[in-house]
Amino acid sequence: MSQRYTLLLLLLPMLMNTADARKKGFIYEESEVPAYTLPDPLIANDGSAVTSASQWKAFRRSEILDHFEESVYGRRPGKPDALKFTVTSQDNNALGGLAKRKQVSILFEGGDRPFAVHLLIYVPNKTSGPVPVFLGYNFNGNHSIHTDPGIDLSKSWMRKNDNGNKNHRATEAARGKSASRWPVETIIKRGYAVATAYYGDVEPDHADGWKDGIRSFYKTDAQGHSLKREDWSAITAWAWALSRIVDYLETDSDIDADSIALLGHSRLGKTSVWAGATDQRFAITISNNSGCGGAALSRRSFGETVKRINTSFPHWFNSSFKAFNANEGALPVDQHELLALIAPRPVYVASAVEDEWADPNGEFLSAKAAGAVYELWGKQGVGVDSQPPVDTPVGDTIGYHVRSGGHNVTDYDWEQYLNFADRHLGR
Ligand code: GTR
Repeated sequence: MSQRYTLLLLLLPMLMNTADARKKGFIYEESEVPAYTLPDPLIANDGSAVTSASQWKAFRRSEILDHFEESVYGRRPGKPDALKFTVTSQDNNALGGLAKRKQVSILFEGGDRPFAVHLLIYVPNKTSGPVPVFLGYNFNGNHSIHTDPGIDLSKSWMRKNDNGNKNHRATEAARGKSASRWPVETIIKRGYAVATAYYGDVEPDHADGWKDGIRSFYKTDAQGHSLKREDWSAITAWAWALSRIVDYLETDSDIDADSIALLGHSRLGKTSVWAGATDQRFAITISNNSGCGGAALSRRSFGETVKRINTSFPHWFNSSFKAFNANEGALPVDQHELLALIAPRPVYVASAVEDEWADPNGEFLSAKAAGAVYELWGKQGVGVDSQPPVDTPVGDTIGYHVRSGGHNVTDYDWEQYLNFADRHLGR
């Protein structure tokens, strides 16, 4: 075997990793996208045209919200009366003096066992008064976002046994393993606080996870009506708990609770968009590579499809969503209307060019179509007709970019989110 050939064989896996691999049996070419018609967010259920922001607010917004609750994500159980917040640790001199680190437990009451979600917060020291905050779930525990040894090691169930997790629990070796996705110092230096929690505290991410999660903790909703696990879904549970984190942030004098930018990647991007749509206290909502069931249009069936996601992750969406497997055209809504529910608040949709599974162009087209609703307030959406070139952010109240590279959260993405937040939060 020639040396050159051996070298090529050695390099091949590396070369292949540069693109997220295509899965067989799915659409990856624009020419194969089926013909479809998007539901019009500005045509009400009774067929009448919605022409003003006041009509939108008076009834159209809730019509669309109801469709998403009934057909996609399930319903949210309301705000529980009994919530307790405990600051479990505080260090005013964290990250070499750059920030204050606080860890806060959000304690849920009224169920059959103790139940808590643990929040990690860094607040910049070099500012006075309440500061705006980037809030987002992490995939692997708070300790994974930074090597800071003061962060409590999560005791919750972990999905994967890699990156320092063993027997589905974190070990010391897991510290900082997701740090590349959380440029904490950069965010702090830009004047923003960072708040994060592990989504697995709310519900472990597997089909039976609800048994150990908030969906088995509560037997009734806030109004006392019976609440079964099929009434919501894992994504709704995660999104609803983000609202509980906001309940806490509203009580924290370090934080400007009118300036919360919510972000999430991938399945947590789906979660963020649903949270941003349902809770108007999020000032900015950011979808990072959220794909199917997030920002991407379901009707395009490009990359991941409704059938595939319902099969791989049956717990993410509610049972009615299964009726739309290979039947997306029958959905009463599509995902541009989810983004539209965020209007008139700023929303940012980010794609990655190699992340074809998440349908980058479908994410763009969705962001663009949501613009019709923003126009009711005279706000401009993405401001362009077709997907912009790679690494070229566009948009005003609806931001969009497609980054070079694959499914991930990178410094490039953060740079755009920080700029977007500066612009919209008046920094
Ligand atoms: C994939 C799933 C995507 C996305 C991703 C993730 O397996 O097909 O929809 O959510 O997981 O969350 O990492």
